Amino acid sequence: MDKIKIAIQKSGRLYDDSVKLLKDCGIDLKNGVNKLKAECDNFPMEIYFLRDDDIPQYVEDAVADIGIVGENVFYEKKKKAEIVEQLGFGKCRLSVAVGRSEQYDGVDFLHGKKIATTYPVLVQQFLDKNSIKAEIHEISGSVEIAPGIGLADAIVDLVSSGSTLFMNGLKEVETVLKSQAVLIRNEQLGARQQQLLEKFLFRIRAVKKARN
Ligand code: PRT
Ligand code: ZN
Repeated sequence: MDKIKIAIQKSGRLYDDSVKLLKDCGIDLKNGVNKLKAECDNFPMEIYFLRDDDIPQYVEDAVADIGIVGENVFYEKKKKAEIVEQLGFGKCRLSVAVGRSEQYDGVDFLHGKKIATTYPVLVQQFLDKNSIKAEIHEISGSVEIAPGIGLADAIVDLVSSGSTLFMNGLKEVETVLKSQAVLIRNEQLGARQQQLLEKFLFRIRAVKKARN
């Protein structure tokens, strides 16, 4: 394979900025009919559009050589891949939130409580680090409504502006992880892919510098 294969989010919060980064790096995507894959004329790169959750696995398996995902997804999935560069977009934090009227006076509050989240691995790490024993309820979405319907005493979810928490009567009390989009790579790239990654990285760093 003469090209480097990159996996980016198919649609969602990272899509626009990922495509914009490629464009700013002078990489023009050919708008093919195929929505799973795109080629480019002016850089030996093939772009795969995937769900963000699947990207670390595809990079571990070398289906894609590199990928763009949030650090939150990368650390939750624990796949064999390496972070090569922070990209400066998709910034958010994974936070603990509780009902606004709760008397929260530190992490000990969480002892024996039920915590709803879509990030069980990161939450368990956070609890272990703080020597807290609590019950984790893994749910697949709409985490912010869990306390209101009696499913949990606290939640751990992504926050950016905080308005979702506010609208659901919750307050942010701890940060579990600060996150942004990162470029990840397969751990055993071939010489050609390695060379193309370096070329791409050189351009990314120039773009980042120009944006600051
Ligand atoms: O379909 P696919 O699985 O690919 O997408 P997804 O629905 O899992 O992810 P998506 O598109 O919602 O988010 C992709 C990535 O964007 C996340 O993994 C984060 O790395 C990053 N990101 C940045 C965010 C946010 N900011 C964010 N605010 N992801 C989610 N949110 C949520 C937040 O949890 C809240 O529910 O957006 C809502 C609004 O946030 P507030 O705080 O501004 O109200
Ligand atoms: Zn996802």
